[in-house]
Amino acid sequence: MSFETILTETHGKVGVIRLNRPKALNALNGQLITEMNAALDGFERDTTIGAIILTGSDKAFAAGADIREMKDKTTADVVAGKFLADWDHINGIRKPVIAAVAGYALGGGFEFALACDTIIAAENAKFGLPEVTIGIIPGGGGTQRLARYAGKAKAMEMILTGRMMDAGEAERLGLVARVVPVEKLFEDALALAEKIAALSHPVIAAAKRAVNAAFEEPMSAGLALERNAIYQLFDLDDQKEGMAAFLEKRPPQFRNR
Ligand code: DAK
Repeated sequence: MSFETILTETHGKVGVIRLNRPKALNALNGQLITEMNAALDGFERDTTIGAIILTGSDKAFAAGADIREMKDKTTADVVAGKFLADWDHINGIRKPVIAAVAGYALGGGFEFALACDTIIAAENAKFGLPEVTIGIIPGGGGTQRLARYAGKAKAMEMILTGRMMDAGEAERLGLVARVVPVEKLFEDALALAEKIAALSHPVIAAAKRAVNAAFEEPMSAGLALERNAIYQLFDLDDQKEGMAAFLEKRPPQFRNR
């Protein structure tokens, strides 16, 4: 499949989606979302792929939803057209998605990064939800995710002012897993993705689902989901292989079943 607003590639077991509207700082228009979702689905279906990287350029991960595309819309337009409803698609991807963020991750760009399973940030990364400064509020999950991940005081301060935070602040808050020099961003994200993709894919999918449940379910439901998931894994060949390999002091050969 050929795309106009994104670039895709594979590195062994890792699928890479690079947002690619450089003239608009990777602003997220309808076409980009459609193409990104198609690429995510392609990697999800590809049984050789074990992890996905979502990234942008050195200057911008994405500067938000495309303001040109939104400017003249009315409430009737956005309701009838289910405007940007397909932004939620990323939430249903079972494989781990790693955001590798350099430069601006603003508005919907930050929201997409927060919807990924983890974020590696370059030293020049800038995160923010500036929607109030253009007359709207975050609509791609920002109010909910930032409040849950960074706490109410920080979320309110960020969202009510629209200010940006740098990579160091994001790391201190636990919003990003690691901060690296810009020129090492892709290499480091790829190393992380390769490490994950080398493990058993169904085991990794279960781990991702269980961690995400911590942000979506009450504690009792999350604990029940975790218990059910670990019980299910004992029927996998990969569980037998992983434990046998440990006891036989050799590397495991996972077969993703
Ligand atoms: N949309 C469209 N074009 C954009 C853009 C954006 N978000 N951000 C930048 N651009 C374009 C600029 O218009 C400019 O284009 P030309 O004038 O050259 O044609 C080009 O990119 C370069 O931008 P600047 O000249 O402004 O570059 P600077 O380095 O001076 O500034 C900046 C960089 C990132 C600080 C600045 O561009 C900026 O503030 N951009 C806007 C950031 C912003 O407000 N983002 C939030 C957008 S609202 C929803 C889900 C999600 C959303 C809504 C609903 N649903 C599911 C319902 C999300 C909403 C948003 O994200």
